Amino acid sequence: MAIPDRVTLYYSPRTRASGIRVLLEELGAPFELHTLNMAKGEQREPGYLAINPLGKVPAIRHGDAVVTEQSAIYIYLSDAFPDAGLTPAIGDPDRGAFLRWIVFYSSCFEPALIDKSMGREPPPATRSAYGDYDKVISAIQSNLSTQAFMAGDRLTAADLLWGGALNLMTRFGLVPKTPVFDAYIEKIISRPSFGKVAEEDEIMAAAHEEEAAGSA
Ligand SMILES: N[C@@H](CCC(=O)N[C@@H](CS)C(=O)NCC(=O)O)C(=O)O
Repeated sequence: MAIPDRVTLYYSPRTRASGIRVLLEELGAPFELHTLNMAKGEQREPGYLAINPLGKVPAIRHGDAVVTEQSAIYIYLSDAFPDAGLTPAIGDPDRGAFLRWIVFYSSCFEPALIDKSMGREPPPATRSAYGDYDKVISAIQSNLSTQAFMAGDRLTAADLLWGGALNLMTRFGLVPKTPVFDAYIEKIISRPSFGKVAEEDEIMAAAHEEEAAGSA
């Protein structure tokens, strides 16, 4: 499937949208940024709420398709630009693990970490979508103990999501630093795409703050 249209990424620096920018770089996809200055609250202006009524980034537009929610965006974009080899195709034995771990990120990992960071007890096990925090961390670690990447023996878009997230969350102390996590994080975030986006994010974030201070 080849879709020639350029992707528009609704973007704020140092957010979940940064991971999508890394993904677009790695996919070699043509894209442009539609930047929102969160320091000025632009994500809550009507123009953007028409794209994502929740007022959150990332979101993308690709042709007539608008996609919000980072897990959906990782899957959508890596399917739309398969030539980079970061996407197990339908029928590939790694496809199930690829989908599983991208969705696990949003449906289990983030809720578990948010509850933990807020000091909230999870609901009783049978009513908790993620079980408990320890089970979530242990599932990820076990997966990475038996194979080099989240969906098997080769890098996929799922690793761009997980490498960036585990890096941030170990730094925040919300995920334990272990030899398995450390080695995996280093393998993923040492890719030039991460350095490029982080560097450009710093510059953009500083400009946004200055602009917001100037208009206050
Ligand atoms: N469920 C969304 C969460 C997105 C999200 O929380 N984005 C943050 C930035 S990392 C945001 O846009 N915050 C702006 C705000 O709440 O005003 C996803 O997975 O894409």
